[in-house]
Amino acid sequence: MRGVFRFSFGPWNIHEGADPFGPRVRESVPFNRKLALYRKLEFGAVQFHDDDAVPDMNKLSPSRIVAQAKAVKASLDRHGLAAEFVAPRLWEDPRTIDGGYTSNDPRCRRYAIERSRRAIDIANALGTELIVLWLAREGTYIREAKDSRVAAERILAAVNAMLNYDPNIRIAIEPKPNEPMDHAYIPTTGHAIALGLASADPKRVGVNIESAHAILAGLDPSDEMGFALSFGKLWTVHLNDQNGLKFDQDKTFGSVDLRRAFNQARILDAHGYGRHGEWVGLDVKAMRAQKAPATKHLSNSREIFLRLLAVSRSLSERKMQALIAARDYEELDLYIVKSLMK
Ligand code: XLS
Ligand code: MG
Repeated sequence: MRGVFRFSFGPWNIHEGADPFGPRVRESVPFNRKLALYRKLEFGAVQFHDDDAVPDMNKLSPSRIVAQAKAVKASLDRHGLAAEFVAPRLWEDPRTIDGGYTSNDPRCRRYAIERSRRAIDIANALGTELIVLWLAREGTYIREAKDSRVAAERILAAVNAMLNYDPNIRIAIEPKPNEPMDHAYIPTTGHAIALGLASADPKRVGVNIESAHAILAGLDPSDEMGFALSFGKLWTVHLNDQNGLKFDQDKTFGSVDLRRAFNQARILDAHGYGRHGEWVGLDVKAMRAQKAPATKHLSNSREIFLRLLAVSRSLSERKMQALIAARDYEELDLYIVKSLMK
């Protein structure tokens, strides 16, 4: 069954262009002005960090947090947009300096779990049951700072605390091998799926696979996606691209390696991605040199995905199967490359 493709991105993908070596180069775009862009760019859902929906939430009571999230839901409704997921932002608060769930300080671990409960409250108010866990600081700068077995057990305990807090939410763990940490504890799809299978409710734990994160782990994103699909655990994706092993570039999808991007579109289409409500999420950043309004990285990524999908669907499956049966992979290779060069 072919896939059904609808697209989402997070408001952080429309950004000011600051980097560790230079200040912003574009004016900030207010959240409500960003919302007005989604439909124009042909995107139907918004990804959220918890504090994208409720800024300064640490200063608010749980009931105020929910009230503010409900106001955001009303804005989404006015724009005809869905909320795809909510991700607790556990990488900026001082209590997450040494990690949240895996911090060596029990008070910080408690903060991270409490913040995750608020993120679930926000998700409920926004009308989504999907929580994304990018475990940004769950790792180490030096191995001896934490016990890796204890850390894995603490992450599992945090996942279980969220599953127990709300019987309806589903959690998509977003693996990444490093950055900002030197080593992160859940570096690949396999680690994330294993953790979910050990959880209190395995059917409610899946994955969000980011192209660049798989590449940074030395893996092929489409193979990671195929593995997750085989478990029924691919609940969203973060499509982008990455040029070699360096900082997470969040480049426009397909802008570095078209074949690698083609295979991501192909595997998703081959297994009916989207037929159970999954969104094609982007996690892309405009080049710092791009002048405002910097949104072409979003529309380009969407267009490149759809063009690669069209290439995949234009291929002669009969011809491909014949070449595979003959084990003539050289001819198959040329067929694919020529199709991508048309
Ligand atoms: C990292 C994550 C991050 C989002 C979701 O790639 O996807 O960009 O904030 O937590
Ligand atoms: Mg991401």
